Amino acid sequence: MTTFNQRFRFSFGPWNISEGGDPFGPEVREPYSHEKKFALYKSLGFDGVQFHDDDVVPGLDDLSAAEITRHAASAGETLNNEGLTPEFVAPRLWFAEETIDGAYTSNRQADRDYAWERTVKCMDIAKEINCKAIVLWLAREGSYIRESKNAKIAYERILETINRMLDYDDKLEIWIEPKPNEPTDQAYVPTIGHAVALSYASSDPARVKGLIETAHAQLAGLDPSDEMAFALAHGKLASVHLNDQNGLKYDQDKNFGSSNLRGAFNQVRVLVDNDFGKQGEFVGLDVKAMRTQAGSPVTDHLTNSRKTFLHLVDKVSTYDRDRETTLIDARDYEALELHVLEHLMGID
Ligand code: 3MF
Ligand code: MG
Repeated sequence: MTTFNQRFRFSFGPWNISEGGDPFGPEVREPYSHEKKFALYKSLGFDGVQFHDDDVVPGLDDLSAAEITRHAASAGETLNNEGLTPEFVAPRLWFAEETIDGAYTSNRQADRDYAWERTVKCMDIAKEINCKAIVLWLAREGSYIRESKNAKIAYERILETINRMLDYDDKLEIWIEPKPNEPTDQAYVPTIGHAVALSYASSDPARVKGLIETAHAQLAGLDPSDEMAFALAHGKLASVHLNDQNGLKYDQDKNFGSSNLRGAFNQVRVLVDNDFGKQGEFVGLDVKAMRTQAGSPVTDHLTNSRKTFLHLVDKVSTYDRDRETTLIDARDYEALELHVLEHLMGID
């Protein structure tokens, strides 16, 4: 029986409705404008929008501060009209020429200056659209070969930037989205443990939190639900990017639960058990539509992932915890495992 739990609010970013281009082939679907995407959110069951800074203000590198404010204000109005909440804005620090070898951790001062200026623009944009958080996916803060950067200095530079951001704006939160690799060989902030350490080392730990993406944890060889539990134990799980990953390969952003349903159940369980969402946190998705999917826009990957999440909320609420306790007390983990599998298969 399905009793969809209505207490959750969902978000995704406009990049999640994509045209299907990959490193080996061109786009295969008609482009769909951001404005038209925003008009779809509510009907798909989503209330929050995840943004890159240039999703709000396209071409911002070539615009003056006044022009950026004007564009951001008009984007904010569009969101208001659609009744949508901007969940976060993330500076896109992996695209420009200045970020070829990293942004905050580039060896070149001019690149680091660019990264800071871009981060300031991103914070200004967030403020203009009434968004309370900046996400740092530190895409190129890492190395392609170990000897190319001084890792200790790189870590110091990341912390320095976080403190500078906290100083620049006394309200915005910073949510770090760890990822262990891709595009770099080795990232400097690969896990939530690294992010939480940076938080405590910062000048305002209460405003530095984490965003955990399922696939990123899996790429680090870690269990996403344990990563979430770690952040929750420190009061630092600001958001999630639910998706899935079939083993250690490129970042797949598959539909939530599609590769590892048991892993997805455990993620939903840790979120539900710890009241995630009750302080207004969004259940964020970061899922990619299959290249084979025809039509424009493609949205089934979003609605299906949301549906799977809600089905798993039901699975969590109907899971027999008394039996679990009995089996744990008896230390009969063989039986406990079967109990979970049978529940997921609907054999209760
Ligand atoms: C990369 C990601 C990104 C980030 C996004 C927001 C395309 O692996 O997951 O999504 O989530 O840039 O920081
Ligand atoms: Mg993500």
